[in-house]
Amino acid sequence: MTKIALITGATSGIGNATALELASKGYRIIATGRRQERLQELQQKLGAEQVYPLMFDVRERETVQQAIDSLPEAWRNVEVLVNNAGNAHGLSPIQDGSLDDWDAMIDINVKGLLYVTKAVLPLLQKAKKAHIVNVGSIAGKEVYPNGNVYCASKHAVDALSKAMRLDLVQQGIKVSEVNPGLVETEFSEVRFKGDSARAATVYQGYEPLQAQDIAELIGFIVTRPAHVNLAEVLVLPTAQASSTIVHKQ
Ligand code: NDP
Ligand code: 8X3
Repeated sequence: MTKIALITGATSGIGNATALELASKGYRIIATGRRQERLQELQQKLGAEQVYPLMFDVRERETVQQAIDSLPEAWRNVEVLVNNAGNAHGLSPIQDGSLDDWDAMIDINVKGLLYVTKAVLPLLQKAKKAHIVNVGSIAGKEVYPNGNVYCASKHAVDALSKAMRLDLVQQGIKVSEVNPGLVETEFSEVRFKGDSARAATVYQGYEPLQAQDIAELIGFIVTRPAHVNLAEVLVLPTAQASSTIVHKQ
């Protein structure tokens, strides 16, 4: 039977590239996100046999549970969960931060990841082999100026990844955490609320990572032999040494 991977945030960036990468490795993909038209585009590209679009907002816990409960029998044998949906909202000193931005980051990056995990775990527990891959960040390893709440949300993902590994080890469920540095996606567009010019500056003067780089890493992680778990990977552009040290030309 073909393996099934459920990927959150499959409508753009890392999640979309991961959907394509895992599909190329023979996985059937449950692709989730809020933008239905992008989920449908993915399904049209790969076919209804390989992609099942499932639209939901990870912040809405009842909707998350209902969406997972609604999966047809043929799509319930989920072996891989990629918790990727997330974003930064704003980049301000703590004294100037917006409460709405803080709520968004904690609700999506932390609570959303928990709601999805809670809803999908019963399916993973029934699978022969199961693997959760959480997309954290270098921001979950270091704090940088003005990154305050985003960094806190990704530190939470780091803690939760370790905690899941401890709690699920007896059930043979692998838990991996992928922590990228700067990846050129829609991330900065969202962080700067559609200011494309400002977003572009984040990726200028050096070669950033691309979503495909992270997708290939996730593809590698989920295809290791049963006895191997890549627990944590920090992956940076060559020009990046830390959150704040980037060698720009
Ligand atoms: P993108 O903005 O390109 O993608 C974010 C994805 O998250 C979209 O598919 C979006 O789908 C989904 N998403 C956001 N909010 C919600 C929500 N409320 N409910 C459901 N889905 C949601 O950014 P990236 O691909 O870069 O980000 C993916 C992950 O990688 C995030 O967790 C981010 O923190 C992390 N990361 C990114 C880095 C970077 O430099 N780009 C570096 C390190 C980590 P939709 O809008 O359709 O709902
Ligand atoms: C995204 C990378 O450095 O913009 O998590 O926080 S960074």
